[in-house]
Amino acid sequence: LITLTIDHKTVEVPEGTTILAAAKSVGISIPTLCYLNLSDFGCVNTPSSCRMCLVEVEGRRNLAPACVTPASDKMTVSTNSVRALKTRKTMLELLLSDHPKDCLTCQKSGNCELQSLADKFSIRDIKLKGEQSAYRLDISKSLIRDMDKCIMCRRCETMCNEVQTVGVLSAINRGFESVIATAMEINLSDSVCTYCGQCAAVCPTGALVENDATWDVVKALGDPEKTVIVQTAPSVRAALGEEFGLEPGTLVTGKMVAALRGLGFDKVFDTDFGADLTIMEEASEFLDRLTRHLDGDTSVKLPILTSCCPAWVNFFEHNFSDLLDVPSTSKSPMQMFSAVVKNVYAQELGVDRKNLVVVSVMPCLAKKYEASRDEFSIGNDYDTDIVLSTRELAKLIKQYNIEFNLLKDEEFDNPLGESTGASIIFGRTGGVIEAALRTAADWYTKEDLQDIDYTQVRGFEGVRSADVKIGDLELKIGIAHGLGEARKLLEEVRAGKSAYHAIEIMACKGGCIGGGGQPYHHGNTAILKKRTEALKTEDESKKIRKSHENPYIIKLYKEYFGEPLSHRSHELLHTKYFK
Ligand code: HC0
Ligand code: SF4
Repeated sequence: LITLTIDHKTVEVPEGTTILAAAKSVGISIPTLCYLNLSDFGCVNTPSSCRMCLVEVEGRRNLAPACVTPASDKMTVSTNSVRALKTRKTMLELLLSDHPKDCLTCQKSGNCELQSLADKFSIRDIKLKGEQSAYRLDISKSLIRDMDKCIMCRRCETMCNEVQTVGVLSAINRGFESVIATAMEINLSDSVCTYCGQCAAVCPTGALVENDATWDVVKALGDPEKTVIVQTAPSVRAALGEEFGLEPGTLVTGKMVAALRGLGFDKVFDTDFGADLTIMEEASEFLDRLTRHLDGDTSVKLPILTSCCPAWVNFFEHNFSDLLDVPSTSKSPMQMFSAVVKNVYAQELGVDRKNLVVVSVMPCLAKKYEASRDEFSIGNDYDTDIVLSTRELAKLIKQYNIEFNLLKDEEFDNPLGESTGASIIFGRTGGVIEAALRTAADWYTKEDLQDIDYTQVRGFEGVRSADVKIGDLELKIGIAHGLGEARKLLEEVRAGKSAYHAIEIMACKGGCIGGGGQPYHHGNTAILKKRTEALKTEDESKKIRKSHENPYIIKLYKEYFGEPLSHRSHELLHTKYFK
């Protein structure tokens, strides 16, 4: 250990600790802007370009950036000398001099780190006047990129290149001209962007934000011709409360349902119903491939890959197009749900599909793109009409004057609101495969197994391997979260060296609970773990915890689909992938 003094406090830290971390350990928060600690994801972003963390180190002529300067024994640091404060303020003014002044209408207003620093430093006038950058807006289904608001912190670049290994965003040019761009400055929609939204999740300003669809929902809700149905993804209930000041990990399922009813949706349903349906098809596909493989059919591809994460689908379509027959063909729960609503439930309701609007609330920005894929529409009539992120839903609830924290719990509507514990854990890494195992194990052994907690697939390591025994079968299951981790498992499959029977992949760290549309968590895995715990609580509280025991799923198969993998299932519940 080394001992130093920071703002007259004695600090003891291990050698190699930065001044920033040493200060934090004694409750001194030095401001930062470009710095982002993603160490749980395998990297730390420290370009030390914003100069917000400059501190005074006794005996040194120049101020030192605390984020990259190691603390040393007997060092004396002042984080709040007049020179340090003044320099920080000047750096902020420099950043602001080339930043649009549209805070009032900026989507990031209220969540912008630059805005809150400007406030903290009482900047009331930007004296520096100079040239302003003027880039064109890049609008895609999922994201809006406004490089006029970029402060070159390079957090998005680190996220996209190092964590996700997609490599769409990189700094180009020098000096005033420098900016984060795609290769050849093409639009994101023409690039290999997966729309995982993790760049937007870490952007400190309004440079990268979701394509906000709240007004589309307002208009649909106000249209008397339309029957408007909402479905909510499993992980939204574990994070939405944070937008209303509740502790991370607070389950708000009942309040969320009440709020959605308050907004005026005609039916408040659950994507979890779709997740149970996905398991029916995916577990059947898995057992089908597995038994054929065991019977010596060499044309069968194993491992099977889960395919419900749309950013992951984009990633393998772009990077592993030679493996398009490996993933499960089951649609995602969101798309299965919408297909059932528009094609089966609509008839039950006696509403023409043109007058049905399906809104889905998702933790994910890639879901906005997924909903717009041609194969999920009949002409211009999409199965999923509008996708809102968790953050957008919170905005809508506030717009409608609903006092969220005072709401009494309400229940989902039925039949498409009924779900099992298996579907709830879809929202965290390892959950889809655990849900599939619960069903596959019962079907394979033809028993009603009671031991359904496959704890070996749980956890937070980026790549996990689990041995699972069902009946006489010894299965090897792989799990990856984060696209960089997924790439490793995929390379093994491509090389024919994968030892797995099944692999679950989620593009975002933690799975959907860490999606790009969730309340900002700034790479803080403690928050992600609390959201995971919330889903565990809900799973364990459910009377039915296996998808194939959902009574409405049983009814739907009896009355409409017949069997999993039937002709009708293939028509409505399965999809194709494209190069
Ligand atoms: Fe997910 Fe889903 S679990 S992708 O993470 O599979 O977004 O929460 O809604 O569709 O159910 C997201 C979350 C979903 C889907 C489900 C899956
Ligand atoms: Fe990269 Fe994901 Fe952002 Fe696309 S959405 S630029 S893949 S981080």
